[in-house]
Amino acid sequence: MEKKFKRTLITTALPYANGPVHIGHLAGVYVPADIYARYLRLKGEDVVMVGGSDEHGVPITLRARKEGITPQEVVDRYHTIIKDSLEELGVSFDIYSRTTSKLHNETASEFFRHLYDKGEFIQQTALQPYDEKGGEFLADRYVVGTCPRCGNENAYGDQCEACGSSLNVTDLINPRSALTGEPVKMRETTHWYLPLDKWEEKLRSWILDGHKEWKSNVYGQCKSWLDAGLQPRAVSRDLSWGVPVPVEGAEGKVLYVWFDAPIGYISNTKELLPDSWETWWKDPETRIINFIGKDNIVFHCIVFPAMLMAYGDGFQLPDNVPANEFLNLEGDKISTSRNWAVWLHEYLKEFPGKQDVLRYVLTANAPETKDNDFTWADFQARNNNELVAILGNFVNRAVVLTHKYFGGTVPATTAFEPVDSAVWEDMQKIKGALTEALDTFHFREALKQAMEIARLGNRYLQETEPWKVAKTDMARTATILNTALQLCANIAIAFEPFLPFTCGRLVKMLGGGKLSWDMLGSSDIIPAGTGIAPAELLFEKIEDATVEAQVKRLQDTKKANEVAAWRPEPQAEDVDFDTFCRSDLRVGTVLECEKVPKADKLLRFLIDDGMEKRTIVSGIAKYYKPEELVGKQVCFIANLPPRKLKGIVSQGMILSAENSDGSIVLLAPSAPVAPGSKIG
Ligand code: B3M
Ligand code: ZN
Repeated sequence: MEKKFKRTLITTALPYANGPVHIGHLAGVYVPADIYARYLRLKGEDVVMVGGSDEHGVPITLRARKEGITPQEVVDRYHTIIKDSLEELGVSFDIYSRTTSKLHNETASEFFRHLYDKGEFIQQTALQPYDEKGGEFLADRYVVGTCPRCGNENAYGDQCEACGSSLNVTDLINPRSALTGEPVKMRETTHWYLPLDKWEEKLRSWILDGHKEWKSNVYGQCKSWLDAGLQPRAVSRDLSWGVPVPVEGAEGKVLYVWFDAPIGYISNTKELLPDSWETWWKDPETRIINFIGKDNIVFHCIVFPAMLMAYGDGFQLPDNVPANEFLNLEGDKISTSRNWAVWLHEYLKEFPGKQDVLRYVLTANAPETKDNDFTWADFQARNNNELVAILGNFVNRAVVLTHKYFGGTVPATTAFEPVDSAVWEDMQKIKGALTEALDTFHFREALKQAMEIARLGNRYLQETEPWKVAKTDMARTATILNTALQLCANIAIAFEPFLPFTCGRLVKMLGGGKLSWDMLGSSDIIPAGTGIAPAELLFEKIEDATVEAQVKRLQDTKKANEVAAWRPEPQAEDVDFDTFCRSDLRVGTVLECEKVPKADKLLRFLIDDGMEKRTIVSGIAKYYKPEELVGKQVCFIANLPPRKLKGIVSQGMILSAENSDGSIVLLAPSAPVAPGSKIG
């Protein structure tokens, strides 16, 4: 890191308190932010990490209406779940607060008022959807209507969930209020706008010239916003839930959630450090880093910086905004409304003591420059093949051998041989690459480098074979095991940002002692003579059944979603009456029915069709037991040309209906009829 900074303020995107957090939030924001904070603390730097829940905005009121409770009840519930689960995952916030706090309300209100008094806003009147029956303006999400693209009758004013198009309220056909069902009227309303265009040139030179080192996904998104030209943005809304606009005549209006939420970073710092918070925001020697997901880039790189510039008074802009892309789950976009997610609080309950496994997998697979996929198979493989087989295995061997040959006391090195020196040369290279990766927010690469230490350790033991040397040369064995234990201590340092729980246990196993980043690469971290604890397994294998149960649950979710989203197929093209009449549809009685050998879907029917007996093969074996059907009546097409299926000639087709879940139901007359009766 460059010298000019004295301290680092780390902020993490404030999750909406309208639901718990899931692996997408973790991989995008909280795990990388925590890795970085822990790394800087291990280097002895002055660091503060602030976070909190975003408790305003339409997502909260929507959830409250859906559940029939108040917005306050919604945020109280989810704030607690989010806060507790992040803490249990080891995310080391210095403060995790909330935007409904009194201090935040005052801070956000004062911020608005300051800009208002300075004349930084423009006031503009625009048409907004209004519900006359309910007597209120409607947020885009509260307007529903028919999607102009796909015809879904329940598309929202900002998006159609059926076809994924993003929409404007005015795009909807027959827009109506989601609250009362009344047709929506457009009505004039006045709001305050921040003229982003006024700050465009400054933003352009600050980002495009001054921050070429930003991640390409972030820099690229900023560039396309700036190239398209910035427009004034409304910073107030006609809503009842939020921070009231602190201006006379603004009754019924609140600050737009994206205006107050980033100010939450300031209020949280203030709450934590009431006397020195200004140093963390206004001293040019403070470095501010915003960890966020990709959908928040414009607010953190364009809108909030414009707000800070408009405020003036020494507020510093972020030094970096290392936004991540999205994490998908088993090939599909994570979705709260479709329950397509791995929820952190559930994971913690179902995988107790395995916080580090999740941290490891989410980092190894982090969506740093492109979207990435979380799968349970990968979770299991990384645990079993990497954490257990490489990292856990190396530490276990070093500790067990020390107990076996030296009674659990760290032996002294006598003399280094070339193979030992080579280890420390490699270790220097790893340290360089690891530090470089952490400094540039490449946490996947950093984790890979840390893992190199364990691989190096395993190779070293394989090459030096202390279990053989011990038969003849205890002095040499002592050097080998000392080297192996020093590598374990290096592991405890290098992995601390990533796997804090494991490293805590490892440090205890190695006899305690305070570790710091400077010690990384050193061959004498643990003094000879230190007593070490008996080996304890750092990781355990995850069995197939465990991950299969998780996959099964996701499959069940998918099935339930498909049923909920099912719509009948559109009607087929017309056929003329004569063509239709040529189809010979009849009722028959089942005389025999049995499974077709070696075909799990097929049943063979023998049907009394009133004239003779005919054989028909039908693909419904998954849904009916053959013996249940004997004696029943079925409908069939009689005049199809015969077809051979699994060697059986099928003379016709039995009629059935396919249900929304894909299951098949046979058609039958509502009362018995003579076999051979025509349908028409
Ligand atoms: N709550 C949006 C989100 O959760 C928003 C972030 C605020 S950060 C100041 O994606
Ligand atoms: Zn649509």
